[in-house]
Amino acid sequence: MNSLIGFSYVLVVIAWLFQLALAAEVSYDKRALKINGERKIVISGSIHYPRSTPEMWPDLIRKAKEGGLDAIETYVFWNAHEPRRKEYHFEDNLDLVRFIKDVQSAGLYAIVRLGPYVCAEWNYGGLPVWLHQTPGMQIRTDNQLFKDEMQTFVTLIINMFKKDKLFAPQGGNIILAQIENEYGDVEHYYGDAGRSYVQWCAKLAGSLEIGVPWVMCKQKDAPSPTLETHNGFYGESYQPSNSTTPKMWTENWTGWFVAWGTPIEHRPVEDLAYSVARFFQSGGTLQNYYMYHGGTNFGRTAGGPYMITSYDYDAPLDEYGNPNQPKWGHLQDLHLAIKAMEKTLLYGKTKTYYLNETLVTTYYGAGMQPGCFLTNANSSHHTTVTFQGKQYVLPPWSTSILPGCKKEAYNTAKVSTQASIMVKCPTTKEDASLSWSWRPERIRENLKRDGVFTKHELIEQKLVTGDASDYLWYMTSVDLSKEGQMKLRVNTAGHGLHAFFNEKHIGSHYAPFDGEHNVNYSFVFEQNVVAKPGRNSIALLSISVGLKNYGPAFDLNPEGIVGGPVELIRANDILDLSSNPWSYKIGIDGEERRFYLHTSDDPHGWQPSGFPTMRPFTWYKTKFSTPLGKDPVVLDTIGMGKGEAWVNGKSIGRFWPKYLATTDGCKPCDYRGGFSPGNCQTGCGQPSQRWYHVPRSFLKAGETNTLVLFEEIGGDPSRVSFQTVTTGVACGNVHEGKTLTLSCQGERSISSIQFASFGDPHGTCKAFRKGSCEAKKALSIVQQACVGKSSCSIDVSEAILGETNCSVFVKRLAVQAACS
Ligand SMILES: *[C@@H]1O[C@H](CO)[C@@H](O)[C@H](O)[C@H]1NC(C)=O
Ligand SMILES: *[C@@H]1O[C@H](CO)[C@@H](O)[C@H](O)[C@H]1NC(C)=O
Ligand SMILES: *[C@@H]1O[C@H](CO)[C@@H](O)[C@H](O)[C@H]1NC(C)=O
Ligand SMILES: *[C@@H]1O[C@H](CO)[C@@H](O)[C@H](O)[C@H]1NC(C)=O
Ligand SMILES: *[C@@H]1O[C@H](CO)[C@@H](O)[C@H](O)[C@H]1NC(C)=O
Ligand SMILES: CC(=O)N[C@H]1CO[C@H](CO)[C@@H](O)[C@@H]1O
Repeated sequence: MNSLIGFSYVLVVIAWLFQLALAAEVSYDKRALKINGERKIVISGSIHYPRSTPEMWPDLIRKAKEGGLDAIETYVFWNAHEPRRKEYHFEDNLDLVRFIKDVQSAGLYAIVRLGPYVCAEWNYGGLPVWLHQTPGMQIRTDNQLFKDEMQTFVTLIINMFKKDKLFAPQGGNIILAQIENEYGDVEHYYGDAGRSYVQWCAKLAGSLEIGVPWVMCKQKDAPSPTLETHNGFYGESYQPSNSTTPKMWTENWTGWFVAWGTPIEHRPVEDLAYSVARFFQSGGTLQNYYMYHGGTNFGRTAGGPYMITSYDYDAPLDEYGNPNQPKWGHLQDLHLAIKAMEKTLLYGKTKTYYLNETLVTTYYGAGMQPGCFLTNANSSHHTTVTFQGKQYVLPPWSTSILPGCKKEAYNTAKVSTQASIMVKCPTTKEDASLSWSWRPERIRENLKRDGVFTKHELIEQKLVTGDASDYLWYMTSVDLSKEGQMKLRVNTAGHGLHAFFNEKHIGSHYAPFDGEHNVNYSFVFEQNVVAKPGRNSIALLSISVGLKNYGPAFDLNPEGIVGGPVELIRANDILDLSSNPWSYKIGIDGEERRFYLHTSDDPHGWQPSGFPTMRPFTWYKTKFSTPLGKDPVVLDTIGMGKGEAWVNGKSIGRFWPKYLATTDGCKPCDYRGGFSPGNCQTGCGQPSQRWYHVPRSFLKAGETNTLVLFEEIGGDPSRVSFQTVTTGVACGNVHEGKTLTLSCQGERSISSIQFASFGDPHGTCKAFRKGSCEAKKALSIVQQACVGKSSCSIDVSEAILGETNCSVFVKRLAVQAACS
């Protein structure tokens, strides 16, 4: 007995000592964050846990670590955790603690940005809509009701972290936390109340005693104890206003988000790497990629209005978790070059000056290996500079990094990493044609049934729905004395509308994407109707497509037929129906009856054959087997209109392939001269999103799975299919002196070399051309080294590839390989 107690006592003491040994003190000075008194360079990347699955997390985190990251950053998504007041969810992909622990097991730090307003192109910026429904509540300002709810939620999360000992001083890995988010952008709107709210946020943060620093991003006057940090595409000219705090960059945008109706955005890696190199050149010490893995807006979590389901973001890891090459690899090389001079960057003195056009920064100090950066900020011209007796060629808009200052280890515009072109492959033949059963959404029954309540006014949509659905019925009737043509006119704040008169569908309209950051989706719907004497019914189905997530008072942005007016017009007579008795019904019938959970074979209301096409308000269901292998699985929704898709009862998001991106704006991309969204778009005139990620953990191995689609505007499911994503083509374009590595990055191998030239080849992947000179045998040497292998490496030199038949200044090897 005694010895047992003694034994467990010893265990407790050992555990306590172990914890203490791991416990780390986090502080800062004007140069950097300090961990146990040591300054640190922190290279971090954003991965949002609800945008992937727990099964994906360890692999994403491992690839982030391999890519050279020290930390993973995430927001905390309040409306996902507390969709209804005091009803909390932390299961599946909302298991925040498990996510942080996965980050810890990989040996990485964590940065948690609690907000709880997060923006993030996430529905309603992460705030629960029940806040909006609470009388007297004013969001993100000095309002007691809001501050109470915010404090409750933030405290709950902090206590969860503390209980699991996740803060660094407790032996955990959280080294930094954020309160609020980009409030500096909107503070002016809230006036004095905004000012005192910021003070209150800082006080709340300070009172939670987490033992690690707090930050506020884009907050010039971040009150103590919070530290100001920067968000943007570039960070070299940013300086914190408080000179005793370090230069930290919480969001460096690796790409950009996409809305329904816009093409796909890309940010070239040469420009991204340049912005990072310049940030460290100019004294930055903590940098976070937003996003490192963007992932997927499952369910109805996409913000908006009009954010698409994919949140790929052109991040270094693509939506499915594959390295987005060359972005992932080129940044990995950059991180190695920066880390090679970490000590000097943190403790050295610094000297910055120009040599002709070249901006030179030298970090140096007694007993330290020096480190140098050479920048050519000219956006059109190469420059050649002689530095410490050696000549360097700097491409336009590039920085060279020279750990030791004697040799270029890295240049941001010289990409040695392969480019991978991913392709979608059909799954096995037997799966190719899916057999569909279907059932109609019961519109008529819905129209006849009274709503859940009646009011003599037209109420704002989310105020009624609490965002329990995208759909809200507004229904009324009107007694008319005579029959005849009339016009129904509906003023709505958007985003979409289906109108019914006397139970007949008379028309639909969606607000077009407004091209900018979606401010106003209101429109006027007009349609001729034939009235009958006596009672006429009007039913309006209003649809929202993601609640606004950004801007001053974004929470008050109206959705639905708020205030109307809704009018019936005959000649010059306008009958205003706005204060009629309006009956309300939230959601649609199949949603309420959860058709998406119908996974058994029991037909139960589903018609097993003869499915209709182009029929609005239709549910479709099919079975499919899990595609073989490990490659990511996607649903190709081409042919469908608009709706939502579920696999085995889990929503894989809203689809809308009928919404094509604008046809202009896809010009050839140039990395030089400063990136902004719209610079580098692809997919003009194509669906903004056609393929939807189906995480493998949603699928059952060796069993059949169920796909349910709700089609709202009419589509043809016979064209829908499952596909897998894999590398189709791998290209390299590598300077002499480096190594070219090609890999099919998955289960395939290199089947042929479609192009190889060593000399001065032109062009880019899939469009390489030979230059004026080359080495004769390069192609056969590359074929020998690569064909039949899943990956291969070749040192790019004349010794390996043979002499070229003329002298070019900088020789390159360009290769295009097919994977199959
Ligand atoms: C600047 O930061 C220091 C901590 O590093 C803090 O003590 C001081 O109050 C801050 N100054 C201002 C004006 O906020
Ligand atoms: C870039 O370099 C060229 C050639 O030296 C020069 O004419 C041009 O003005 C430079 N552009 C900028 C923006 O400095
Ligand atoms: C600066 O430019 C001049 C004229 O082109 C050249 O002679 C000189 O070598 C350059 N200096 C450096 C440090 O490269
Ligand atoms: C939104 O657009 C509609 C129609 O174009 C216009 O009547 C309305 O004034 C606009 N509202 C705002 C807030 O800009
Ligand atoms: C070098 O050889 C290639 C063929 O391998 C030829 O097309 C090219 O014209 C030659 N260039 C010179 C400068 O001789
Ligand atoms: C700090 C910063 O660079 N902010 C910019 C971020 O991107 C948006 C959208 O392009 C710009 O409007 C901001 O100025």
